[in-house]
Order: sequence, then C-alpha cells, then structure tokens
Amino acid sequence: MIRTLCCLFTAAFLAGFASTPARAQQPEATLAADTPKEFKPIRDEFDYERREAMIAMRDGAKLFTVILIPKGAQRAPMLLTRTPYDADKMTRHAQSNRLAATLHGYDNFEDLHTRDGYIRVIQDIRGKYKSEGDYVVTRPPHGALNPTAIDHATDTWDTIDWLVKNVPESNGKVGILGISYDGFTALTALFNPHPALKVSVPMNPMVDGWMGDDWFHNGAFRQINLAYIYNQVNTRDNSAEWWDSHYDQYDFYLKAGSAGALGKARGLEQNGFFRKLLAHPAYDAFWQEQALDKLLTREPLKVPVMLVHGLWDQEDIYGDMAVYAALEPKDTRNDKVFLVMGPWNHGGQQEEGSSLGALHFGSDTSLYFRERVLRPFLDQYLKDGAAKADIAPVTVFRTGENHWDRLQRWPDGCAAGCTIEPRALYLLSERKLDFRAQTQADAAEYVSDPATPVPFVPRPVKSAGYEDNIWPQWLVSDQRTASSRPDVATFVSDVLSEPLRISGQAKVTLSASTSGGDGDFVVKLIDVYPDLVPAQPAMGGYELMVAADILRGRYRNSYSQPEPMPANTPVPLRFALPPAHHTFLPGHRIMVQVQSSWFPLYDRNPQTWVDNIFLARPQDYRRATIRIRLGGADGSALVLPVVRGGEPRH
Ligand code: PG9
Repeated sequence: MIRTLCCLFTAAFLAGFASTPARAQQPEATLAADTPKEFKPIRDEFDYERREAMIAMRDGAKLFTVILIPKGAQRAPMLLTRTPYDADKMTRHAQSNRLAATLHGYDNFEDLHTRDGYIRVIQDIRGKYKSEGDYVVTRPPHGALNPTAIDHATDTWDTIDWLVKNVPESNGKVGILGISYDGFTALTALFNPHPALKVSVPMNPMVDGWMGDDWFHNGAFRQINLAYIYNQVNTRDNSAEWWDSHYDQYDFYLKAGSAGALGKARGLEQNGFFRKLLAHPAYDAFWQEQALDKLLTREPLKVPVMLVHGLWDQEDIYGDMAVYAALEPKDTRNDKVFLVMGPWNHGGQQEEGSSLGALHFGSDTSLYFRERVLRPFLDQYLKDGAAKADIAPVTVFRTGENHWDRLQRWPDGCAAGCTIEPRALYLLSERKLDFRAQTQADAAEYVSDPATPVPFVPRPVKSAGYEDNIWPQWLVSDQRTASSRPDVATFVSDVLSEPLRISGQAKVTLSASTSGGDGDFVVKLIDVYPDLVPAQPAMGGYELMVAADILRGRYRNSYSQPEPMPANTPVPLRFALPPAHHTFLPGHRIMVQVQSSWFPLYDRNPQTWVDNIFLARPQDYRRATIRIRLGGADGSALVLPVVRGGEPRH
C-alpha cells in the first residue's frame, strides 16, 4: 500500500512537472514565415500562360506535361514533343515573360511561337523526371520485345486524346515534332495514330541503334556514349552523374581497356540497358525488332511526315534515310513523305545556320528551313483554313556550291534532266585516286596498333563537360592530322578542272586483309581544298569529310552472324557511307582515307578473334598488319553517285 501511494505520488509529480514548464504557461511564441503558404504569381504582362498536367495513360501511369498557351489563343493548333530530357527544364530556358525566350533551346522552334500562336506541349516520357512509370531506353513498340499493351504509340495516343478534350483554346489539331530521342518519339506516333494527329516532324531521329545511330555503326560500339547511358538510365532525374578522371578522353579510354571492363568498373552492370548492350553485340533479333524503319514498313502511312536530316549529324546520321526508304514507297501520290537535308550537325536546324565549324554557307540555312519549309508545312496541316504549302518532296542543300535544291525524290541529282551514275573511284598505287582503274595489282600497307589507335579528333579529346569540346562539329573537322599518320592509308586525286557533283550514298568496295583475326575499317570521303584560299586562309588545304563511316570486319558477311577474318587473306568489305549532296569544286581534290581505329569514339577492335569485344581482355589486343588491295581484278574503290547532266540549280 505504502508502495502504491509512493508510486502514484511520483507519477503525479512527474506528470505535473512535464505539463507545467514555466515557458509553456505563456501563449505559444511564433515567428511568422516570410514565405506565403501559397504564392500566386501575377503574370499579367506575360504573353503566355503555363499549365501543368499529370495526364493519365490507359494503364494508370501519369505523365507530366507542360502546356504553354499564347495569351488570347483561340482555335490554335498544338505542337507536342515527348522527351526524356526534362520537360520542366526545357520550358524554363530563360526567366522571361515571352514565350519565345522561355522556349529557346533544345527542340523549341521559337519562331513558331513568336508570330504564329502555336500551343506548345512538352511531356516527360514515362519513367523520366516528373512522369510516373518505368523507363526503358527507346522503349520498343508492342511486339516481340515488348509484350505489354503500353508503348510510346499508346502513350502518344492517350496524351493527344487528353489534349484535344482539355485544352479549350485548341482547334483539335495536333502535330508532333522533336530532335533525336524526341525525333524517335515523333516517329513512334505513326503507329496507329490518333485521328487528331495531323503531322509528324521527326528530326535527326534515333531509328536503329545498331546500324548507324547512337550505339553502334556497322557493329563498332560508340563507347563515348557510356557517359550518356550512365546519366540517362541510372536515375529518373539524371542525378547520378558520370565523371571525368582525365582531361584527355583518349588516355581515359585507353587505360580502361574494353568498353565492358569500363562499364563494370563504374557500376554500369546495375543498368539494364548496359546489360542489354553486353548481351547483344551483333545485329540479332533484339536490334532488328526495334529498328523503327523495319517496323514502319509494316504500317499503313496515315499521317504526313517531314523527316529532317543533318548532313553532318554526329549522332543519328543513319535513321532518316532508313525511314525515308521505308515510307517513300507507300507515298504513291508523292504528297505525304517529305525529306529535308541541311548542312547541319545534330539539331543544327534550330541554331544559327550560316556556318558549321570552319564552313560557311553564305546564308542562314536553318532560318531558311524554319521559315520557308517547316513553318508553311506545319501551318498547312495544323491551322484552320491555311493555304497549301509549296514544299518540294525533297529539299536538300548542295554543299560545296551552297544552295538549296528542290527535288522530287531522294537521291536525285537535280530538279530535272540529270541522272545519277555510280562511278568507281579507284584506290591506286602511290596514294593516287582516279576514276580510271590500274591493271597492275598492288597493295597499301599499314600497321594498326591498339596501343596507339588513331584519334577521331586531334588530342586532347575533351569531354562534353568542356564548352569548347569539338564533338558538335567533329564531322567537319580538318582531317590533315589523320592523313599524316603512318597507320592511315591516304589516296588523293589530281586537282579537279570541273565540278564533280555527287548525290546519294557512296559505296565502299574494299578488298583488304589483316594479319590478325578481326579488324575495323574506317573509310572517309574527303574534299581537299586548294592549297591557298585567300578569302579564308585557314581553309587552305583543308580536308573536309563529306561522308565517312566504319565497318567492324567480323560483320562483313552478316551483321547477325559474326565470323573471324582469315589471317592474311584478302576479303571484300562493303558498306554504304552516309548520304551526301556535295560538289567538289574545280581546284579541289578528292581524298579517301582508310584506317582501322577511330578512337575513343569507337571501342578498339582487339584484332584477334574474341567472341564478344565488350569482354576482350588486355592480352587480346594485338598489332596487326593491314593490306588494302589496289588495282588488278579485285582492287579497292569507292563507288560515287555521280550526277550527270541536268540543271543543278532549281
Ligand atoms: N542522340 C541522342 C540519343 C537519342 C536516342 C537514344 C540515345 C541518345 C539524343 O540526342 O537524344
């Protein structure tokens, strides 16, 4: 009992003490926050209204969508971009009350907003930034690789359906446009399109990651994209960032060994897309069944498409042509498929376009495209009562002569009266290059050493983190440093006395051997400027790549079934270079360079046979002697699509 009283007393005392501290007897002290509970900005002076929506897809996932509406818009068309690159950030480029300034930058064609009153819609694709759902890199359309009912086509359909029902300022017509990844999503909108989708403008789209866009070119892996894969795939908001450990990326990749070893060292094996790359080095079903050009051949063509291509696109130089080849035969009235090819790098059509690197084009080619081609094209299909636009089926810039051509199809040399003749340009003894063959058989020889691969640009090779890095312009960079290396076989024509016009894709027909078991073959078609160019001294002797690409030798007979190269036995190596519409001017010379590495853009070929180059060990990398056969019955050549006759300028 005593004990109970004692404990009750103790408990009461403690409770009383706890509830009656001296400070708590006063009214509770507060310090008002300066931040309002909810701030309501006054934006009367803005020329647009910004709305955000989480749009529900058919599976319940909600996608973050920014809708920018010009003030006073009525019956305005909508331009949609679906992106993995942060819709919020893309629509806040500048803190500005002008829609055009806010939007300037990636995938934003401000000219269309300043004057034309389009409603601009930008959406995070599923799994990226503020959108829900899972991210799958260039999510394959429903089918063999995607058994779910959800893909970009369904997400686009659901988005458009929501937009036409929930944006009262719109006229119910939607166009989709975008560059690169967003060009890929613009293409996916063509599968079972929503009836309100009136036009699609894929620009520099990623179409086939193995054949010639971002991941491989003819089987050679573009290893500098490991940084992109790291940043883009490891987290939803790209907050885990790749880092530089070397100023010179040449040193970094050389030290790292194989691309597989480098990925492993940086934890990329946690990344599902990296694991897919390691598992699919060849062009197997994984790549073939997501190549959009192949999938689009099976689709009816319902929506007008304008494909926009950069002739010096350093990232996705393959996809436009492949899609054009797939869609053009369906366009029986020649009024649904349009192709524009400009002298641009990746996305250059939205920048100032009067130059690229050291090249000058004499006018703002990008502005021409936006004003004279894109704008009337979009207006025709999206604006109520707009006039029919006068757009040629193919609008292509002739580099070298620097003018636009309006063509009926691609390839075509001129507006009327010309033909394209494939003409072999032979690689000859004594570094010569000529349309006349040489009967005597000969060879050009070099040693390719994986310990000292040929840099793709002069060292130091700076990463994207440096503003002055050469990546955006590298395809027009001067090739002189390569032609003076002993491991680059160089062939040069005589000085041209007449213009030589080409239009189309040059075809490589090399006959070559290696002393190893595998090898890479880079072939560059180069325009060599006169020794002196008084108007622009730096162009004196400039070696400009007109078209260039790489083939990994193991894929010479089959992209899906690699096989070793027999040692010291010449084999045919055939592949097409990217498209060109170029004139080699009188006073210039033509050059072809052949080399066996393009580093560190592409991973090194160990030059001995290994099953999977991603997993090559340091001891697998060996020097090899490469012999290019010249002359005789099986001499090497580049077959050029030479334009004959006709009036070149329309
Ligand atoms: N070339 C980039 C890319 C596209 C698609 C997949 C991966 C990378 C881009 O600029 O978006």
